[in-house]
Amino acid sequence: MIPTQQFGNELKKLGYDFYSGVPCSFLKYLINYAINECDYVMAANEGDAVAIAAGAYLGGKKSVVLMQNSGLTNAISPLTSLNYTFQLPVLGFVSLRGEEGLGDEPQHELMGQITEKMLKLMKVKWAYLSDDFQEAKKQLKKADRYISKKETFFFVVKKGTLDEVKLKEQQLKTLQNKVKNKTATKAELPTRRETLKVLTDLSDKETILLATTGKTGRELFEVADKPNHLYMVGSMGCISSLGLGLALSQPKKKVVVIDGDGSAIMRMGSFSTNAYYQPNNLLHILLDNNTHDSTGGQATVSHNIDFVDQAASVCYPIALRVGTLDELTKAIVKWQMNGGLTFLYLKIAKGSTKDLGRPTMKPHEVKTRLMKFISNG
Ligand SMILES: Cc1ncc(C[n+]2csc(CCOP(=O)(O)OP(=O)(O)O)c2C)c(N)n1
Repeated sequence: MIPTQQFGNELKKLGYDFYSGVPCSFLKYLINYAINECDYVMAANEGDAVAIAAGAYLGGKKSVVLMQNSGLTNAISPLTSLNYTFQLPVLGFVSLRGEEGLGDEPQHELMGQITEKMLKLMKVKWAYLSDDFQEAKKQLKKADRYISKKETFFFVVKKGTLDEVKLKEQQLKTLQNKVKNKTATKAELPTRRETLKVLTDLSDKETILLATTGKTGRELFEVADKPNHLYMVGSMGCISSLGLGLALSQPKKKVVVIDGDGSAIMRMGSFSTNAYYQPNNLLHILLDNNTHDSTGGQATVSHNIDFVDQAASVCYPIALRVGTLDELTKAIVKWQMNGGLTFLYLKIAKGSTKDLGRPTMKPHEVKTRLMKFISNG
């Protein structure tokens, strides 16, 4: 067995002190260590955890994700289209429930057989974590070398590998929504492009704009391509988790996340995580066109959702619906002055400009430019 406390300290020595994950009993002692000794973000699902950890990496942290192998399936989208695509490495620990001969529960049987294959298919480098501490330390150094080459590395952890670390009492915050306000839309709906123009005009030296998958990022690139921008190209629904990890690891920067209704609906659990950790420097803007505009304008069910109520109910301190670009501007300026995790909702027109292009920079180039912007600031 590995002495988990010392193993965690070794991780810390290598610089890994930011964790996100969803618990698994095989990993519980490492999770306990992370909760006791490091920054640990309890994610709503394993995909969000990967995106949060990727955001922390963007902000200069070495980050770790912890998950059960059943949750590896939840993480496929960001692992394959965020971490791989943008070269955002994270160090992963995934349990091996359902190992052959273990007599585990039926729901783990198939995943136990395909965990290694799935990692391999996703081109994630991996190894079984040794239960010998000296060997495990060597493995960590090797994994760290992959991370420094910008490649994600996962340890597969078998039952009984980690020895006990007691969980210290967790001090849970009790939160409240303080401001909830909904202004009805007064004028014609603004287009997404007009709205993005407002956002780029307002962004200053400390601001980072992260745009969700599809036409939002594509239009932002056309409106203005700047070093403080990131255009998400895959991992739909992960933008606010990426923003959360970044905002937590770069408290002096102002992180603005531009979400879409389809994207937000895909990973609504992330709202509760954002609200719980509520970084002062995160602004979550939802542009609702009631469609999956990027894929042909198919309807979403957003007309039945009160996103402001939803954000308020999971305790975003400030949740506002703005009705015009003027109101949007005022709300952003207020946030820039006062901070505080804020959710802003705006209805926008369907559709986009004809012949909309795509970012001409590769995703990993956009990321490298953004990381430079962050470290120069
Ligand atoms: C996991 C996943 N499923 C589906 C897609 C395809 N896809 C790309 S953008 C998009 C629509 C996004 O809708 P929304 O967030 O409302 O933004 P809009 O397109 O309206 O700007 C879809 C379905 C994807 N990239 N990833």
